[in-house]
Amino acid sequence: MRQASVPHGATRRSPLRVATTLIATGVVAAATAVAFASAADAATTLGASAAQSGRYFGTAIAAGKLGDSVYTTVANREFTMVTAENEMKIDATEPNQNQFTYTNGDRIASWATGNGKRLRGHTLAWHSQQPGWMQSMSGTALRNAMINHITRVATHYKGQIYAWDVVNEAFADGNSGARRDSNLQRTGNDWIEVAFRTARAADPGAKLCYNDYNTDGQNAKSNAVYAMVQDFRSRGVPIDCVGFQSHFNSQSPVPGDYQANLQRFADLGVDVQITELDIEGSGSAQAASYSTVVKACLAVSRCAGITVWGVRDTDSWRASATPLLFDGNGNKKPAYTATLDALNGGPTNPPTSDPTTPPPTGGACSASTTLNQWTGGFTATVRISAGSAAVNGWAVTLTLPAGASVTNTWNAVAGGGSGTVRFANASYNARIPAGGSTEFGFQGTGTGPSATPSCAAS
Ligand code: 9MR
Repeated sequence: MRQASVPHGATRRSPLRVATTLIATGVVAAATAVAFASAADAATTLGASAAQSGRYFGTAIAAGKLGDSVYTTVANREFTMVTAENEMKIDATEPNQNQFTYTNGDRIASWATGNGKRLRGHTLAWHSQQPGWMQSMSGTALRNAMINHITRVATHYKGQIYAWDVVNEAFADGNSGARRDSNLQRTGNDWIEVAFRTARAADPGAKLCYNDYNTDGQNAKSNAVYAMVQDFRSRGVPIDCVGFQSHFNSQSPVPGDYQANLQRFADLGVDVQITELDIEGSGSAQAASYSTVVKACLAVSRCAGITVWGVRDTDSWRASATPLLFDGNGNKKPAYTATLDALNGGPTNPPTSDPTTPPPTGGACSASTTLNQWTGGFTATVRISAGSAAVNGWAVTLTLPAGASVTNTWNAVAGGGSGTVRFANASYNARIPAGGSTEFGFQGTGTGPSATPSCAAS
C-alpha cells in the first residue's frame, strides 16, 4: 500500500468542495469526538481474543439459520469472520447456466457486514456441488462456463470479500500426489491458474486462496499442493493464501507436524488460513486438540485466522460427532474454553531461551476519527492513543459505508479497501509510549466512516 505524508486530495478540492467539507466535518466531528477504548480487557470472546494478535476468528454461517436468535446471538458475539457454508457455491449461485441467484449469499453477506464482520467467499471452482448443467459439461464449453461463473460471482461480491476460496479440493487423496480427476481437471491442467487469474481480474481486492482437506500435515497430497503454490509464486500466478480445512477426528487427528506444515507454506510468501476447523469428540481430549490447532496458528506469523465449520454442534455437517465449540443450546464447551485460553496465551510462542527478555506485553489503545468529507470523497485522520501502558503494535478496524472505498493510506498498512477495513501500524510507528498517541490517515471515495473505530493493541 502506498504511503504518503500528505493526503493528496486535500490540496485538490474546489471551493465548492471546501464549503461542503466544512459543514460535513462539523457534523461528523461531533459524532466521533469521543475516543473509544478497546479491548485488551474485553478478550472474552473468540473474535476479540484473536484480534489481540491481529487475527480473525470465524465461523461458517447458514442462511437458513439467521432467523434463530440463539444461533445469531452466539455467532455475532463470538466471531469476526463469516464463510457462507453453502450459499456462495456454484450450484447455489448459478443454478441454471447464466442465471445467477445471490439471494441467500447476499443474506449472509449483509448479516456479516451489518454486524461488522469480514467475509470469506467459498467457493468459485470445485468438482463438487456443481449444478446439473455444469456436471454434464466438458472441454472448452466447461472452461468458458467456469471463467464466466468466476467473473460474475466475484464481480457481484467485489469489495465485500476478504478472501475467496478460488479453487477447492483439486488434489487426489492418497499417495499419488496427482490432481483429482474431475470434469474441470479434464479441461486441461492449467484450469487452476486460469481460475486464479480470472478471480484476480474480477476482484483485485480479495485475497485468493487455494483450499483443501487432508493437507494439514506433510504428506503426498500437501506436497503436491505445495509444489503448485511454489510454481504459481515463481510464475506470477496470483495466489495469496492457502486454506487448510482441518476436519479432524480419531482416524484423522491433528497431525504432529501441523504447525511445521503451515509454516512451510507461509515461507512460500502466502498467508495460511484454517478454514473449516472441526474436531470430533468431547471433553478434555477435544479441548486439547483445539488448543493445539490454535497454538499452531498463533506460532505462524502468516496464519491470518481460524474459521470453525459451524456455530453449535447441531449446526455441523456431522452433528452427531459433536465437533464444534458450542453445544446444541449454544453453551460453551470445554473446547471453547481451551480455544479462548489458547488465543489469550499470546501471539507467538514466547521465547524460552532467554528468561531475561520476556515477550512484549502491550497496553490497551483507543482510537478516534476525524473526517473531512466532500461530495464524493473524504479524508479520515485516525488518532490512536495508548493508555497507562505503552503499546507495542496496533491495529484499527473500521467499517466504511456501502459504496465507499479507500484509495490511499499514509502512516499505516491497510488490509482491504471497502467494507470492514483493518489498518495496522507501519514499522516506524508501532510503538506508542504510555499516555502518547500517533496518527494515520486515509483517503477514499464515497462517504467516510462515522462508526466507532476499534483499536487492538499488542
Ligand atoms: O458443510 C457443508 C454441507 O452443509 C454440505 O452439505 C456439503 C456438501 O458438499 O458441504 C459441506 O461443506 C464442505 C465444504 O464446502 C468443503 N469442504 C468440506 C466441507 C464439509 O463437507
